[in-house]
Amino acid sequence: LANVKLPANFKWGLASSAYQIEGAAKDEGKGPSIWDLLSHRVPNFVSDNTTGDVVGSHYWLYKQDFARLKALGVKAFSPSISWPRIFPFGKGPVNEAGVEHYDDVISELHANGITPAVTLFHWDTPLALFNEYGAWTNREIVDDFVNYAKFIISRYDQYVEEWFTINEPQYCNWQYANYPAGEYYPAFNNITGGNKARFLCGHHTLLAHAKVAKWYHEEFKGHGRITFKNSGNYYQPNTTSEADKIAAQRNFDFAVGWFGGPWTDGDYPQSLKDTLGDLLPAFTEEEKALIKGSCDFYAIDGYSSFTAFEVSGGLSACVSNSSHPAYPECAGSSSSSPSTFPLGPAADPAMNWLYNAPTGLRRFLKHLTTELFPSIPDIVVTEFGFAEPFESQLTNLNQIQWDLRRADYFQSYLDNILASIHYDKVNVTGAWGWAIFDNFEWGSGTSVRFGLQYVNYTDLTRTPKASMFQLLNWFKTHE
Ligand code: GCO
Repeated sequence: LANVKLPANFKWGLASSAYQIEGAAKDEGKGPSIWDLLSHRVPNFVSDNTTGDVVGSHYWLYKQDFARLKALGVKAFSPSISWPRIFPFGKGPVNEAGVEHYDDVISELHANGITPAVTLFHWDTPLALFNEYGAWTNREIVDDFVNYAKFIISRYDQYVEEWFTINEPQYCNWQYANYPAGEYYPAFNNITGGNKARFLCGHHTLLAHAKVAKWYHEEFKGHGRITFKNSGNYYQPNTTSEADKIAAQRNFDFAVGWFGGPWTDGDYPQSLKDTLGDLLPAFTEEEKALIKGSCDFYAIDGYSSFTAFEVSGGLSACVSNSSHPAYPECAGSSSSSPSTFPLGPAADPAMNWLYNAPTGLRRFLKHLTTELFPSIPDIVVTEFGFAEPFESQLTNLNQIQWDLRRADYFQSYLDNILASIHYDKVNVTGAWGWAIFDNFEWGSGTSVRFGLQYVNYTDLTRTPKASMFQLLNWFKTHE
């Protein structure tokens, strides 16, 4: 592949999200998000009890961040916009300072020749909507999200070519469903509990996304493209047995088809309906027609791969395929115990995911576009990245050695994306490296580092890592 070039229209850049990098969590009129609440009010919800209050302070340092991207030769950036910075209560009065901030961010990107691909919602649900009606567990949020999306898209569409409505709808509620947080914040006790909450949230994110997409093309007549970022991994049968093949398919259905099915085929996969029964809301015929075809392309956050196997009782489980670890230090061995529905394995708190580009990504890209959803026009890898433990957890490798693993990781993933295009003829049209710099990793707080730039959380300096130059050199070689 050394001399193989990427397609001319291939777009690449770096990604992140508002709550993970902005800081300024209470500044300039921003309203609280569910994550401001969880990180401050639910002890140990975030493993190191850090918050997004300051982190990399990109809100104040975006000019230097974009100047550095320009100097490094990065031509595209995929940020998210903070909904509660625009609508502090989720709806109603607009926070002008927040709007001005993103006006400046978009024009600064433009001034530096950096193309934005913008995510509207990356998990920072306005807390007011959670307090008022349970946020994504309540259908009311569909109209509030559409209102927010119309405001942002109408204002910035001329600068944005690709819009992502929702990041990983699978997790729109994991932040608060099934968690014993009610003792810390009574509103938690009011949400539709347990597994139903997950599927109500998923249902409402699909409706919200589809309504925005319909408006974008049919009323607003936007010039760009719109989709949502679907999560998911590759699940390979542990053996050639029929039972394990069914187990692998069920994991695809739950991890990928849950959202990939409705937008390509108009409904949830049959195995979800069979397994979940009335836990899974049903679409009306009108909703199916609204959702089917509501994405202009497929966006995949592809991080890892797992081996699926049948367990008794017709359920399936899966483990990270530690049988052939790409990076021994990361050989995850987590396995899920059968629950009311098949789940991918829990990621180890230290993000000990197994990174396996040949199976985790290349085989997945081919399986997605030929077996699972043959109608996909093209596919963009909207996130891929590698985390090493925080200084306090470094054991067998030091920071530099871990970053050389990250450099290997990006070489391997990018080579496999190119192989997917060149050999497998998969129409991959973009790739976004995660992340622009070290940031707040949700339940892991700042205890792991995903950045291609190191952030000193005391003096806020950014230092490009070796892996950043590995990624840049790879693109220079193949562009
Ligand atoms: C996700 C989220 C990101 C994470 C990244 C590393 O895919 O979970 O989109 O916000 O930080 O993926 O876990």
